[in-house]
Amino acid sequence: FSEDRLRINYLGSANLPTATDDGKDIIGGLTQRPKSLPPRYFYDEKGSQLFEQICELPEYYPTRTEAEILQQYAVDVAQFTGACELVELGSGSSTKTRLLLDAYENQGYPLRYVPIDVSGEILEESAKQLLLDYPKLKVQGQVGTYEHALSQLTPTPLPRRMIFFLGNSLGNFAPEQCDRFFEQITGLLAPGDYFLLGIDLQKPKEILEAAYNDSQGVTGAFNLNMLAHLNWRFQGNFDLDRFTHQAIYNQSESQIEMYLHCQETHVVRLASLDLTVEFQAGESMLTEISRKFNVEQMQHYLKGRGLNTVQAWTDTKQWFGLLLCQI
Ligand code: AVI
Repeated sequence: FSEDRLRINYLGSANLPTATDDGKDIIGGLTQRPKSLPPRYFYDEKGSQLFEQICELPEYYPTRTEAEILQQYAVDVAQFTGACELVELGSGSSTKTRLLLDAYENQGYPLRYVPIDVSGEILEESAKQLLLDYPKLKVQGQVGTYEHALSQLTPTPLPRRMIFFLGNSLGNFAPEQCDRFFEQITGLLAPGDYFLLGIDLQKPKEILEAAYNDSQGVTGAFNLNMLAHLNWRFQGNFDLDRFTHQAIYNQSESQIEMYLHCQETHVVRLASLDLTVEFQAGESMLTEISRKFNVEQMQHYLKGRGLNTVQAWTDTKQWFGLLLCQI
């Protein structure tokens, strides 16, 4: 592909296949009690593949429910926003993005897509496939963390920009992270620009817990893979066999909490971070929260940050929501 159609920018340490940093967040999480790990370390190449498998699981409803909403309303989104640059946070395989690209293409708008992901392999692969399938598309990818990649955005040649954050990835942020995230987003959007947000909605505990403790054990493998990722990235010696996966729904916080439980005493060394941590038998480590929202509360929250909802869509079961906001 010509440079005009495909440009991928590796931020941070460009020689690694996945965006990296100095591991400060790892040290912070492992030296806290209770221990925790940042969910972005799920997504090395293997983890991104496992996540794609999760999206296909019968119990994991978010992906297909959001896709259903997009199938129905992507045209409305495109008609609302007019021609705009599409910036996707956590683009992964860009599968749902196609529904948006189709809608913008059908309106006759120029297609300019800026995928942002921590995993370079999946971003590159999906960008190339998109370029084959959309001959008029231009892709300018950024491999890096959201914060870093967003700080590198250059002015768009199109009349507007729409940043979109699908799949309830916002739910993986704690409330303070969420606030900081929106400060950065609203700082980047020009008046009249758009933000499209996919949120998972509150629903019975049984449905939620089944979605995160699937019967094929893919979510368990995804959770454990974070330890394998830390082993290669930071020269560690986590013994994956000593840990088991569990996800519970914390009703009072409206969030799924995903844990790795250590079954036997374990001394872990992460050599390149010069860090040694001890795990006790029975100790739990939090690897992810996945918050579940309510459409009205989210609209209110966004409004407080200067983002006005122009339209909110949901599916027939009201399991998932899609909010189009304008600043
Ligand atoms: C990426 N994120 C929105 C997923 C979620 O549902 O919170 C990650 C995930 N974790 C376990 N299954 C899926």
